[in-house]
Amino acid sequence: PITLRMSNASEGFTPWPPVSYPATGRACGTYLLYDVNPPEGFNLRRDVYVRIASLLKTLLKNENWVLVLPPWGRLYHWQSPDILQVRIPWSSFFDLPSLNRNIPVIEYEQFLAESGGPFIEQIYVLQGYAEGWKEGTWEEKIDERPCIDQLMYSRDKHEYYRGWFWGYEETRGLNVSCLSVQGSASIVAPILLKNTSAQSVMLDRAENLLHDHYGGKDYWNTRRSMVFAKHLRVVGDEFRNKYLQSTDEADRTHYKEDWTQMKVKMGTALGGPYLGVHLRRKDFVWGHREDVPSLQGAVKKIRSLLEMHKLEKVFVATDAVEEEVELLKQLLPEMVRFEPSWEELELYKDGGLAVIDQWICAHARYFIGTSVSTFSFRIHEEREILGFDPKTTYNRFCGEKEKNCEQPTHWKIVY
Ligand SMILES: Nc1nc2c(ncn2[C@@H]2O[C@H](COP(=O)(O)OP(=O)(O)OP(=O)(O)O)[C@@H](O)[C@H]2O)c(=O)[nH]1
Ligand SMILES: *[C@@H]1O[C@H](CO)[C@@H](O)[C@H](O)[C@H]1NC(C)=O
Ligand SMILES: *[C@@H]1O[C@H](CO)[C@@H](O)[C@H](O)[C@H]1NC(C)=O
Repeated sequence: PITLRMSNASEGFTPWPPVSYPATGRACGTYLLYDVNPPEGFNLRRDVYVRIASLLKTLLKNENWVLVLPPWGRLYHWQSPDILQVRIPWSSFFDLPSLNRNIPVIEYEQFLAESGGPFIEQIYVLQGYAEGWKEGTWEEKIDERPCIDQLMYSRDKHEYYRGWFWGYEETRGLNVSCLSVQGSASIVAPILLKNTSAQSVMLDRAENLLHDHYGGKDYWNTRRSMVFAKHLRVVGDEFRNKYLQSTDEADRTHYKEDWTQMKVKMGTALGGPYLGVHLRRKDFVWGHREDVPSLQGAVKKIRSLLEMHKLEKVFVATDAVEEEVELLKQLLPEMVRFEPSWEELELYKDGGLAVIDQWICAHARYFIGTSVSTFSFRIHEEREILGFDPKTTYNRFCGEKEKNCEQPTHWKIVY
């Protein structure tokens, strides 16, 4: 049985749980689980959460469902030793009570504890249509179809399905089948409500679902509920204070612990007296992309921004390899970075360090990021929530050879 979590109702916010649930055959809540294609990174996964949350909201209009948060781990970009990087609960990076003010969520460990064992009754692997679609004939659809790719699940001697399951080897699936899907997240709702009676259903390859309404009110409610874990925000705030003369008081970036109570007028936030920079490197550079600058090009732009905005400090978040960081230090000796000790890496993990970097960039007076990096996009959103003037947020570096350097789209927050 799931425990009901209370939330405060406030203006424009649908309380969860609703006062009463429509009658269903199910005595208690059904568990929805999901996973994402292994190569996808931390910040795209955060976007998939938003899509799944909107599916869950659709389900909740009919039945009592709860979302089981997929543990973090073994992400392609995360470089520290594997032992640190599996079975990581969401509470390591996000504030669970805040998530719960949007939709009912539980950690995987809690699912194990309350569902009676490591069993997932039904797994649907989402995929496209083998035949693709002809131009101009887009329609939303979902059908049970033979699996196109080789299944990432294999059967054990008891006929159970074994798979990655976020590093929880003891977890077993009872049934796996494939669904071809073309459409937004809530297209799966009728299947979950009508075609299966399983008490725990997992959607694998959930990135195949599109947003119900990207940039709409539901999108922003879910996004706002993804409040970073307090301990990481504290680390970021202490760093801002100590190295960047940045405090919420002076910067006008007050944060309300209850996101449903936070509604800042655009342009209210001033930001700390520093330039925030996200320089995505690694695979963005290896691919020789035209929209990514050389380090020399990036530093030139940074210097001109410092001058234009009369700032002396620059905070740089980057995934650059060691040699590039060394070169960057020569080109930009005054740059400030959050360089974790081994203990800090162990404590916060790669995901936590990404959060700290994003938090500090989100509080800068002016921010510039990297073209089409989901890491930069998540910073845009954080700044939108804090109430920054969009001119100070939606900026990106241009490649030296780029002819038409289009700047990022402003996705205005909706309350
Ligand atoms: N700490 C830190 N980590 C970074 C930074 N840039 C990239 N990374 C790491 O590299 C990963 C980048 O990939 P993500 O942003 O998660 O993944 P993605 O969805 O592929 O995102 P992009 O490739 O940036 O569009 C992040 O998860 C971080 O672990 C940075 O500035 N600071
Ligand atoms: C769900 O059930 C309906 C009605 O029985 C059926 O027409 C449909 O094909 C099923 N869909 C899937 C994806 O199984
Ligand atoms: C497995 O799930 C599929 C899709 O819901 C269903 O058609 C099939 O009968 C199930 N198999 C078993 C053994 O329950």
